[in-house]
Amino acid sequence: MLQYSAWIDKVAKKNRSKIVLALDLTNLGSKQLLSNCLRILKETAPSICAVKINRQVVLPLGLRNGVQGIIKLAHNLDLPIIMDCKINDVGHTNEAIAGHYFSAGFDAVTASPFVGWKDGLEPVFKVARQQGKGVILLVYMSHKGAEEGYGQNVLDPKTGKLCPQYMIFAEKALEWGADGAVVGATYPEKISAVHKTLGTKVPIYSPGVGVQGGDVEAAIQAGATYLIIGRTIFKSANPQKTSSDLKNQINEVVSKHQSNSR
Ligand code: BMP
Repeated sequence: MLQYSAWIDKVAKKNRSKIVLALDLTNLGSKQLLSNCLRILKETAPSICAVKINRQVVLPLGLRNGVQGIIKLAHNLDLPIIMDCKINDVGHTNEAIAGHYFSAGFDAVTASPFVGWKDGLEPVFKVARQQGKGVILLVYMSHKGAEEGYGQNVLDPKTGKLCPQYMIFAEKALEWGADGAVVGATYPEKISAVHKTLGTKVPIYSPGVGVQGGDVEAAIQAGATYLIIGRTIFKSANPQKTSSDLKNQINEVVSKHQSNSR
């Protein structure tokens, strides 16, 4: 089996898509929740390169129950599936959490770099590496309050100079060999800054286009590799068409950007 990063890259090329579908359905009974998740995933599969769920789906469906149906369908459709659990505790519980999600079939997890490496995320990276799974780090979140943590100026322990917290996290994404760095599409200038540090070594996953106000073109031009998109697709009247239209829109922006930079 391919390692996570190679797999999403392969599917992105095959489906000509940079969309990671965020399947964040809410306010439904378990049966309806599962059947809607499966239907939307099937309908959008040709237009996405991966799918992501978070605890709002795992809690009502159960990791070893309904969630198994979503994981199996994703894999049958040749799509990697990300558990957006934002791991954020001390090492031994982080390791156990990642282990549960990986053994349940998830291909990657998200994690918060605020907990640091030693006795923080090191065990998560270790278990992921042993199993060919991915770890995606939060570098600058998409919501307004992100500036209170990710946006603080802090003393960089390496240089002794003031530096934005998110730029230190971008360095850590490189140093730790992360499989992705999350930077909100609502802050294209932050995507650009992080992209300058990461280059092509760590892909940028950017949530926040559409409902949160981020713009597809600005995020792609700034250097986003993948766009994480939820409500714009699954709340639309026709998720199949919306995902296909978004995929085409993104591809047009990519072509325009490539020809401008030639
Ligand atoms: P939407 O397109 O509906 O706004 O969904 C965005 C998705 O990305 C959600 O699943 C959310 O959990 C996730 N996300 C985010 O919006 N901002 C972040 O900074 C990090 C995220 O994981």
